[in-house]
Amino acid sequence: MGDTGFEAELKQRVEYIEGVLKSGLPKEEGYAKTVIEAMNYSLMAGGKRLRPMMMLETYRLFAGDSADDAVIHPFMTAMEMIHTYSLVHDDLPAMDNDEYRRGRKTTHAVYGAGMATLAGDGLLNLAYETAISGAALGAKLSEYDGETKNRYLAALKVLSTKAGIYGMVGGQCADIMAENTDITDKDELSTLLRYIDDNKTGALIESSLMIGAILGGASASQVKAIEKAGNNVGVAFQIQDDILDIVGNLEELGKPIGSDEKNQKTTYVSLYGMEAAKDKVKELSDEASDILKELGFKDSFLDKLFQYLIYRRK
Ligand code: GRG
Repeated sequence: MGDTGFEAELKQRVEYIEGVLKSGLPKEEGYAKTVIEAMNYSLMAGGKRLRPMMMLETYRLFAGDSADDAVIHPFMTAMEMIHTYSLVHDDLPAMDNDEYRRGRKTTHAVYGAGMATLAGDGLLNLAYETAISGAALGAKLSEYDGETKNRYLAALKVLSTKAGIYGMVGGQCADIMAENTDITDKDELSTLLRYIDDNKTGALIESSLMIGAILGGASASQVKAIEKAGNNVGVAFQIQDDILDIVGNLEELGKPIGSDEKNQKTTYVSLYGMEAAKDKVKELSDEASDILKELGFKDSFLDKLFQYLIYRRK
């Protein structure tokens, strides 16, 4: 923190990503106008854009001089659409029932629960349409050096798998079930919590890094290494989210705190305490930085971003 050079670079990247996202927005017209408005309202509400940012940076690191950002743009947009759909659905009355997100009213608070559900569905489908629309660019990529022959298809598979039942949706399922769990054994609770954090939050961060690596020309073993770095950052990110739900504030977070207590959620903080949680965020993030170092990417913007996130306030 306090590194204004880094913060200026961060701001410039967010603006770049906003431009990419805007160019992919569906037109608000026709009989489906209302759902499209709700989708665009949610997508352009001003999130941190961390997942497309991590994807872009990883792509640039692996692609090096041969980087052509246009290759990664459709996947960046797809990732932010999937992330946004998950937030829209997570905020619904049937889930966390939250009224504020990204500093403004949640989608269901503005458009109603039915339209917000549809907006999430619309974003998820449009995400895949957008990623697939990059096929022409994908065809230009060299062959994947691992067991999969086509880098573009390998990236699509990661995108869809990590967002689904073997990723984010699986984690969200376990999270909901954990609200009424009768498990009291601390080790068992800890295993369950790690599954939730790995999947609910870790999966999309892992896939953002993996897609960047795959399209950038990484080998199968490099993709595995970057997946582990993504897992560390994802779990650290969730623990920090749990910390901020207690010590953060509405102005910085753009949403009220105390949601975990309200929903009686088990978190790393409730299991191990605040200090242990802060230590864990640092330990996991440092391990992710070590992986980048081993890959030859020490002091990259991505590395600085991992370190910056340890002390994030929003
Ligand atoms: C299928 C009905 C249905 C719902 C799916 C999968 C799911 C709903 C929700 C899980 C997603 C979730 C809320 C994960 C928590 C991860 C997290 C900390 C999200 C916040 O990410 P930030 O801080 O958000 O990057 P911004 O707003 O900055 O983009």
